[in-house]
Amino acid sequence: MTFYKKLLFLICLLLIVSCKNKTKKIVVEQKKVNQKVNHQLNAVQEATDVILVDGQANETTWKNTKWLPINQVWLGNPVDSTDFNGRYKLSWSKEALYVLVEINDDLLRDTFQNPLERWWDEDCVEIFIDEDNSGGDHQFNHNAFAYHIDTKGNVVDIIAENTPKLFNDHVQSKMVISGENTYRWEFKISLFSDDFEYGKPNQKVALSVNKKIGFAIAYCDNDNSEHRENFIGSVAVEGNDKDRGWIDANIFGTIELED
Ligand SMILES: [Ca+2]
Ligand SMILES: [Ca+2]
Ligand SMILES: [Ca+2]
Ligand SMILES: [Ca+2]
Repeated sequence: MTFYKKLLFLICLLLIVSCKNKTKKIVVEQKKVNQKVNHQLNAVQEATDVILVDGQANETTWKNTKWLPINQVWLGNPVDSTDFNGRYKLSWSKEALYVLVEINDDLLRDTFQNPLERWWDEDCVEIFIDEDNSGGDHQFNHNAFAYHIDTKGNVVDIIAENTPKLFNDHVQSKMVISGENTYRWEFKISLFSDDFEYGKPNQKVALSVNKKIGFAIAYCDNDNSEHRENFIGSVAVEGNDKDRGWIDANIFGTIELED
């Protein structure tokens, strides 16, 4: 090979390598952007009156807000409407996110006296919050929260492996019986960022217009069994394992706050 041929070969090689690196960089940047896919985007209107967390839906805000379904079976067999039927409404103020939930459940089960004992195996509402809509793993950290709220208002999430803790100061709630086998739950949820540290002073995040939050809601239904019979959520989850909300914030929907 002549000197010029060798030089040409070297230049070509350099060009190929540099081109490859550029492609890699673009792919990495693309991945970062697509980390959280907003596969269920819902606009949420600001509250027009003060929402009292009393399990009553007589606020003007609730009257003017549309119901959204809780109808995706994440665990167990398909459900019929006598076994379970659920729907929810959302609103917000600078202070908090508000959720109104209506559940039809043929048998309300409250088995455990200790709220930290198998909290998922008795009837409870589970609310998933990812304050910055980042998506990603949150199993043993506070990148997002999976609040399990029982019929008495105890709020449980895990902070590390086998370490459940009460988060009653994050979620205020009230459940009332509103008809035969119908239960109305009202929630006021304070938001905390990824920097949250359990047991330390943490600042609540103030909410504002255009803010995007990762959100999902689900119901653990147990009527007669040792373990929960169903887990029904508000978002469709891809793949066979749909019980991923307590681990992976990517499966949450996204809500956008509007005035
Ligand atoms: Ca109310
Ligand atoms: Ca049921
Ligand atoms: Ca997050
Ligand atoms: Ca039940």
